[in-house]
Amino acid sequence: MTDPRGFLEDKVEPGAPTGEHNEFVLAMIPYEETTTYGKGTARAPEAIVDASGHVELFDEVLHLDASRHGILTLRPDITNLDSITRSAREIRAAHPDALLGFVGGEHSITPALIAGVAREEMGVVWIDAHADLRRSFHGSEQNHACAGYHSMKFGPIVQIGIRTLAEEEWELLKTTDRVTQFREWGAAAAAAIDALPDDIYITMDADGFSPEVVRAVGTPEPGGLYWQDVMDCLDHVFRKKNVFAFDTVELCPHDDDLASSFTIARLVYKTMAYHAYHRLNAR
Ligand SMILES: [Mn+2]
Repeated sequence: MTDPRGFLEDKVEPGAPTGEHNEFVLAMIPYEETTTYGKGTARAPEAIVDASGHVELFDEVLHLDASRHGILTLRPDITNLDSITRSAREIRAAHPDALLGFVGGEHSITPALIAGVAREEMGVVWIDAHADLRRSFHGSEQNHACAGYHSMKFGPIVQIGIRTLAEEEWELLKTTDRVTQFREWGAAAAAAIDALPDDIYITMDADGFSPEVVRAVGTPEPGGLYWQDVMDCLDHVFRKKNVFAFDTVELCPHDDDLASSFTIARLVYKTMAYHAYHRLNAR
């Protein structure tokens, strides 16, 4: 709570990153309890804030500066998943109209966050290499490999980038219409998103990207989404739906891999830019 830096605040030539009224509220959630292979996602939020100081404020595609709508950076006091839910609920109550962004942290934070901000009727867009549909993993239902399973109760999920599956997950997929999966971004995935309820939560696991794009993840899976795929997906979701919150999870920053941290910082800001383009500027 003592670190005063905000997303984009360290820029050499800052624009107006934090206004009096903030359309964007970013909360740092450095939670890591159950990762099993590459570790370090607890350090992701600050690596992303560091990298954000080097992100260009102007969007080269949408021709706008999302930071002019105001970005507030919060570091809630979190100790466990219950405190994450509580913090998310408090942030939602304090900023009812802002687009909320949560910067993780491991993927188990996603159902905890959704529990705090859920709408009555909502859908989830899930970018990931993994389905995360296990009921429990390594003896725990709170494992990051179970995040999807625990998010299903809040609404239907469209997963994109999925390219590894446990047999247990495959069996579950045959019996539920709650989760729809796509290996790639394309017309079929776009149509599945169209069929979701209007209110949308987006979760973006860094390993949804190809390791060619983001390599610093706990479980790098071959194949995966390219940068433009994810941009096209975000453009589609914000064009068609009312996105009320998003998260980015599972980056495991390395000092010798600035590209991965920078790419996720850029992803966070791009998400805000699409919201500004399709929602704020259109008002
Ligand atoms: Mn994953």
